[in-house]
Amino acid sequence: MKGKFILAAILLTVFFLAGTADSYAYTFADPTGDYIGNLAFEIYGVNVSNTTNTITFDIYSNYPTTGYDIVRPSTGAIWHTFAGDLALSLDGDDTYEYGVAFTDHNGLTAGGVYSVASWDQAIDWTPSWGYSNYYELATIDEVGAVYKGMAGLSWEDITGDEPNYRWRVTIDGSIFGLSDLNGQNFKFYYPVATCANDTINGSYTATPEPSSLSLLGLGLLGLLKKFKKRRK
Ligand SMILES: [Ca+2]
Ligand SMILES: [Ca+2]
Ligand SMILES: [Ca+2]
Repeated sequence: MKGKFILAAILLTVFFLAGTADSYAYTFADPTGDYIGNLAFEIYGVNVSNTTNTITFDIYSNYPTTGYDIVRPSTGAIWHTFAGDLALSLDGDDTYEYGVAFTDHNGLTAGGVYSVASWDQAIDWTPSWGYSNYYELATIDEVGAVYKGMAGLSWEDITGDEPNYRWRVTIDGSIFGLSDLNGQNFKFYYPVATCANDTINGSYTATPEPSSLSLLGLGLLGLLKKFKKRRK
């Protein structure tokens, strides 16, 4: 009887792992309340998943596709911020040699994957605003960005307000010259907007796809049946 319970627990765990791709149990959770300025800048977390050929980043935040205007209190001047771009390093270091554009800007196309020579940083804008605490990657530098291919890019107003929205980026491995992503490490960095008022980064290594986990579950189910038969 005890063995049955253990097997059942293993099966439940396997099926749970196979089905969590879209839950809010983020692969990479970001602290809440760590945004600068308005709640619109809050990042909550990023889910990363992969198949043999594709990698998907789901980014949960409050940032609208239309951007968000920062008003400088002293002068009333407006800085129109827009969505940041996703930065990727595939060679294990902290230099991000690829970027995915989230908007049309600086000659880049939304959804385009680019190899990147250098990055603009929010610090390039902020000193004139009297701020010193914004120092992060923000947008892809238009100089040195070489187009590699298109990612799937979508934005959705999901149920609820916190997080309010989800960006989904799906990139085919062939864009990086890879036919099998298993074992490939992806370091990623995402600044919510060009002001980088909240950021998240992480390191994800691609693993066999969830369908393989489901198959493993079915295999265990077969073992359980055999086990029961033998006991009879
Ligand atoms: Ca946050
Ligand atoms: Ca790198
Ligand atoms: Ca919503």
